[in-house]
Amino acid sequence: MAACRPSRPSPSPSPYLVQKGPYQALYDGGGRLQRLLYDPKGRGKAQLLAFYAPDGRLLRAEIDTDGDDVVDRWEFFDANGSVEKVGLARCRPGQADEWWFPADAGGIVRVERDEDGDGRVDHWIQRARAQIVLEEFDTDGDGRPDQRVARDASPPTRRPCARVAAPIPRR
Ligand SMILES: [Ca+2]
Ligand SMILES: [Ca+2]
Repeated sequence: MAACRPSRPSPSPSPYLVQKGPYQALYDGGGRLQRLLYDPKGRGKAQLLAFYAPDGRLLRAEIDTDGDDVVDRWEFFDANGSVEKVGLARCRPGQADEWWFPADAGGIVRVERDEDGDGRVDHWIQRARAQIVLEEFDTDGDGRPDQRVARDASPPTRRPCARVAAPIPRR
């Protein structure tokens, strides 16, 4: 009768990198693309980083749109490969403080802002047919809107960027 021996885990192939021009692709041991990096100037600073699911689907991307080596745009994709939401560093380098939610029919249906930079949304902008129809504000800091302003075709409320206690240093 064979004794039951603990089976040794079979060695799984290691992840590996493929470099081609400004692109660097990271594959898992099974040859599936995990991450794609775009470094157009070859400085070891990614201008775009894209992350993939095991089934090959694009999950999200981190982008430095202005080339200052700090990510300022985050894109998230749904199961169909469509953009689910986009985060922007509007007032705070390296930190998303504004979010765009695309409408099924195209355009943006909602914008959410974290005006005071505490990581919580406090300003909601609802849009319909490319126009702002409603703005909501959380003025008491409980994370829920308590002030509503209906809009016709007027532009959204512009609030200056609140000061940040410890800003991320820019180079
Ligand atoms: Ca940037
Ligand atoms: Ca906030």
